[in-house]
Amino acid sequence: MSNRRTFIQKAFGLGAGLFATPQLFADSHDRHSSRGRPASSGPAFNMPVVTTDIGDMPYTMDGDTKVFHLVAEVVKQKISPLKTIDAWGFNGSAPGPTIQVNQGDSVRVIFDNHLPEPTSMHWHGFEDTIQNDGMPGISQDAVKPGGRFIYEFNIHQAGTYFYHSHMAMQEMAGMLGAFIMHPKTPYQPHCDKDFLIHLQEYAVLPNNTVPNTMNMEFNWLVLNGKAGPATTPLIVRLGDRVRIRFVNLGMDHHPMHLHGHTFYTTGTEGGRIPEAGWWPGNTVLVGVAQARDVEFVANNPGDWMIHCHLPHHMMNQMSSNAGKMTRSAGLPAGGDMNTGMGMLQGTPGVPLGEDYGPALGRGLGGVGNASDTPSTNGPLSQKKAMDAMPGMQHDMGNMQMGKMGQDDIAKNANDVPNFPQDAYMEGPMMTMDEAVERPENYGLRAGWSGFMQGMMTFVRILPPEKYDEVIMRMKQAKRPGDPYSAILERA
Ligand SMILES: [Cu+2]
Repeated sequence: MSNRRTFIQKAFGLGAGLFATPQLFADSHDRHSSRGRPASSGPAFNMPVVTTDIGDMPYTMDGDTKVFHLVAEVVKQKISPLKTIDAWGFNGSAPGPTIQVNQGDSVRVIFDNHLPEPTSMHWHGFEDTIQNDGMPGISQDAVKPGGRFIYEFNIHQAGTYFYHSHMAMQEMAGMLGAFIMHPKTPYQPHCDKDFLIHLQEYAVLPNNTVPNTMNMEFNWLVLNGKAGPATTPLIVRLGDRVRIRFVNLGMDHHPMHLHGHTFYTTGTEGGRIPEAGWWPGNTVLVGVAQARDVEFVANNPGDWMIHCHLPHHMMNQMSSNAGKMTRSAGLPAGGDMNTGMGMLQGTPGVPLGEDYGPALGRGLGGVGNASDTPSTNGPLSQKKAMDAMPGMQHDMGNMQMGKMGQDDIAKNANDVPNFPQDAYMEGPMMTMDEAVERPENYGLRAGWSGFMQGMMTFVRILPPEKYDEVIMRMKQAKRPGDPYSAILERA
C-alpha cells in the first residue's frame, strides 16, 4: 500500500477494504444507470475532492490536530500558454491549494504573510469563534508583512467552504482557496468523482502582467486559475456519479452550464441540501460568495462542455479599449514598448499606415462608407496575427475549415453590418492544441482549442477503454503533486 494511499485513508477515515473492492465502482454504475436520481442507495465513502490545476494543501499531525501551513505570497500564475500574470495567492498558486478535512477534526492553520502589506484570513461560512473570523482591525490585528497568525478550528460542519483575504482588493488579486469539510456520515448516493472549480476574473491589459483589481472590465476569465483552452478537463468514466463544486469569489455571478446532462443542485455554501430540496437543471447560477454543488450521472458519452454562459466570459483577452486590430486604417494600439508601442512598425511606417486601425470598441460593419470601416480586436492581417501569437498553430493542415482568410469569410464580409463578430476570435487561427497538450486532452478532436476560451472546460465522459487509456497516460506523466492523484490511485 502506497504512502499516499495510507495518507488518504488517514485523512478521510477510510478503511482499507474500500480500496480493495473493485465492484464498488461497477455497483454504482448499475445503481445509477438512469438519468436523474438513483432508485436506491448503496455503500458510500468520502471521495477526496479533485481541484484540477490547483491540487491540495498537505498537512502534518500534532497529536490529534491536523496542521496546515498557509503562506500568502506573490505568485506567477500562468493562466494561458501566452499569458502569465503577477497574482497574489497562497503556497505558489492563485487560487491557493484546497484544504480537505473531516467533520470532527481539530485543525490548526499556521498563516504566514509574505506579502508587502498587512492581511488576514477569513474562513467563509465557518460557525466558529469570533477570534478565528479573520477580520483585520475587528476580530484581530492585521498580520503584518513577515508576520504570523494561528487559527484553530474544531470542525463540526460539513460542505464546501472557503478561505480568503478579507481585504477586498487582495481577494481580487487571487487570495482565495477552498476548504472542504467531509461529512462524518458520507453523502448518499455515493459520488465516484468529486471536483471543485473556482470561478475568477482578472482585468489585465495587453502587454501587462498585473491585474487591475479596481477595473470592472474583465478580460481574463479563469477556472481554477486557467483560461480555456488551458483548463484541464474533468475526466470521468461512463456511468460515474459526479459531483462538481463551483466556488465564486469574484465580482460577477456565473451561470455554469453543462452540456448533454441534467444535474441536481445538492449543496450550497451552507452545506448539503436535504434531498427533497434538490432541484434539476443544466445551468446553475453561482453568485458571488456562493458555492453550488451539483451532481449528475455521467450516462452520456462524449467530450461535453462545461462553461459559464455569459458570452463575455467565453472569451480571452477581450477588451473594448485596447487590443489587436483588424483590417482598416487608423491609429494603432496594443503594441508594446519593444516595438515602439506599435506606432512606427507598419507599411508605410507612420501611424496612419494601412496596417493600422482604430482599436476603440467593436466594429459597426461597413455600413455607409467601406473605407471608414471601424475595426475591432481582430488581427490586421494574417501574417501580423501569426507573428503576434507565437505558439498558435494557425495552419491546421487538413482541417475541414481550412485556414482563416479563405472561404471562411464571405467576399462581401466587410459590407455586412456587425461583421466581424467571432471570425477573428474563434476558429483555426486561434488553435493551440500543441501548446496546451496534456494527458487529459488525449483524443480530443484536432483543432478543438480554437473554440474554447475563458471559463470553459470539458467533462469528458469516456467509455471504459478510452477512460483507461487516458488514465494510463495521466499516471505515466508522474506529475508531482498531481491534483488528480486521488483518482489515479483508485484507477
Ligand atoms: Cu461568468
